[in-house]
Amino acid sequence: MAAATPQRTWTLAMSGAAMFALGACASASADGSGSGTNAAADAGGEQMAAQPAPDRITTQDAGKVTYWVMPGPRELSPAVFGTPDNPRMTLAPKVKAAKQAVEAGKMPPSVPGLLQDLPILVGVPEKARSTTTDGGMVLEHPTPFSDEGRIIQGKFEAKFWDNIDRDPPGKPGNTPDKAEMTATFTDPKGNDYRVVLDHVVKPPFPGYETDGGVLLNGYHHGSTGTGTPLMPQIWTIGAFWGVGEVHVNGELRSKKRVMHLMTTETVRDNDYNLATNAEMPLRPEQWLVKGQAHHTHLIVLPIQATKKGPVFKPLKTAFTLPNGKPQPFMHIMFEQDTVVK
Ligand SMILES: [Cu+2]
Repeated sequence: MAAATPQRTWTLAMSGAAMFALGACASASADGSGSGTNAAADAGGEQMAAQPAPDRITTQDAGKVTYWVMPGPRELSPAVFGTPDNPRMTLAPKVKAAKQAVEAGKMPPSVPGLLQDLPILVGVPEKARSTTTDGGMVLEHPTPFSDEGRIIQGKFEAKFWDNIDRDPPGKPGNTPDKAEMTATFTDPKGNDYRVVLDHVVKPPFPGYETDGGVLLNGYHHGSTGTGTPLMPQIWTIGAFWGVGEVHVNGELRSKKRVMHLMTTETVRDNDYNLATNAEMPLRPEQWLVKGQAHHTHLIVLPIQATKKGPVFKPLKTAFTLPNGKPQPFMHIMFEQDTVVK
């Protein structure tokens, strides 16, 4: 019978699998339990074929150069943060904007509190800035954007589906953009980590515009208002913002963890210094890895998604800092990545 009507049989199988896949995705996003993942796998090869091809794929195989970024101070670029006499990208206006957006019902109620706990998402408070002997400014309080990295083992694969070019209104998860990502890596002590994206979100932070949570071929960071201003403005091959799981030494450590991955032009020089805005773009002879014009950043933030919106919650990594506490974030750099498409 199948041989007599192969086309029709195939079509029915496809449409059934596609409906099933939609249901599986919805349940995985709604409860974050991951049970949908098994259901999707059960749908088999037809379900895979029902999904359109990714718009972009970036990856790095095992055995290539990977870094764990240590917490540390960050130089504040005058082009982004102004001067001590004329500061820019401060926190207060962003908190004010967030409070107004919350009152208007356009932002989750947790956001103003989160910005107080983690201002670097949107700016640097004036009182947190120190003046250096040469008249520059620095954020001394340890940040995830230091110039110090440790070599680790790691690999990742990311797939991006960019279905919309503006952040649509509604809750953070309300976007047609999609991504898939799994990264496995060690810390400098040899503990094992696996980070798995569950779904894309539009970060509900004042000033952010993330093209629907998946951004391809554009700029962000620096003075753009999207992404922390502690990173320089950066050409972006592919980026997503999302929520997912963190496994440490084989055990689930954190669910609904806010994360961001971006494959960008190279922003670290051969001394591992993170370029400032004025130093971009780096010249090829400055790139960390010879001939490597791009690299991929994965940051797992001290933020958890809740029903009331994102809240500050340090990540309990297995890597203990000199202060005796676990490093509360992970910033992994894949320095020899490949842009597959
Ligand atoms: Cu970014």
